[in-house]
Amino acid sequence: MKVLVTGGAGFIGSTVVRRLLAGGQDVQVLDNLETGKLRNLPADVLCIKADVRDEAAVRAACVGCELVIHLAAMVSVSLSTVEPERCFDINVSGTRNVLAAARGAGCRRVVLASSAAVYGDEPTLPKREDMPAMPLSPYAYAKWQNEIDAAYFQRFCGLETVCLRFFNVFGPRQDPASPYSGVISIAARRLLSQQPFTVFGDGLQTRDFVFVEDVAAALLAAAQSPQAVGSIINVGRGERVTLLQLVQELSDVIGVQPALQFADPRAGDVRHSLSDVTRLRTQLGIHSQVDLKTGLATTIDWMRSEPDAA
Ligand code: UD2
Repeated sequence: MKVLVTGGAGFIGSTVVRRLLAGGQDVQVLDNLETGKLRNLPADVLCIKADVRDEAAVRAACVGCELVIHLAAMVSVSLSTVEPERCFDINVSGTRNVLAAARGAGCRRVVLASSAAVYGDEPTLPKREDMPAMPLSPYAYAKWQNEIDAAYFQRFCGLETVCLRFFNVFGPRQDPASPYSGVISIAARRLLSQQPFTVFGDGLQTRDFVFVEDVAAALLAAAQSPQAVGSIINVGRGERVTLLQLVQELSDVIGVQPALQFADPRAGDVRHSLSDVTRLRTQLGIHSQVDLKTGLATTIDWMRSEPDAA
């Protein structure tokens, strides 16, 4: 099967690409390499350097593909509050281009990365997929719109779609150098270099951190599962920790005393996040294989092996 992975040179994308290759699939990547990196990919993978906003490039990339895994996006909630129009352009218009191109090329299925950010202010925990969306940021509105657009293409255009609501994904190849990257990679880099880590808010916000290999497994299952067609499915571990607990776990793994400084909460920040994992289990047959400590240890090993990362 020929598979297109948009954002395939990124952190999650490059993990999925490896799994697809290991399963014998014919994989190509479309990535503008703004946050993705060629060095994340095995050398023999075709990487088309193009943006999802480039309709013609996306159309050409979809030709002959049976499956599209769409991960290319502006991934930062806080960056989306600074640059909302660019966020809508990339995350909404770009995603519409991907859906339209996949349909035009006769692809069978598109699996899309949505986000737990869609739940926003909804106070109930754990978050179930049938709860109302209460977005708090341009990023969350854009991801919600992606789900609506996917439903439209599914219902009216004969394209199978599956939307996965990622919780907080972490693991090797998450870029620690960007202030807009995931908190684990940022905190790990600061602790490894014995520098203080800045906690936005009181540190008592909670997150459901899920290891990238578990997310890649969910993406592949979503590409295959007949029950998943037309669904929205949480991808989390079903456990949450406060940010302060996370930093302590990370410090224990690294073997340092954390030095913290506190700053105002970030715009658009969700207070608590925890995934209900029933659909993940029943529709995709997946449950998280990697606990937080093991995932953190693997991530730190990777950072220590990558001079640029640590
Ligand atoms: C993450 C994902 C987002 C989406 C969402 C779903 C990233 C970059 N973003 O958003 O794409 O899938 O999860 O739940 O992976 N923080 C600090 N100090 C720092 C950086 C962050 O205190 O230097 C805090 C931040 O204010 C927030 C928490 O850590 O309360 C997590 O921040 P994040 O940027 O890793 O992830 P989040 O939940 O905004």
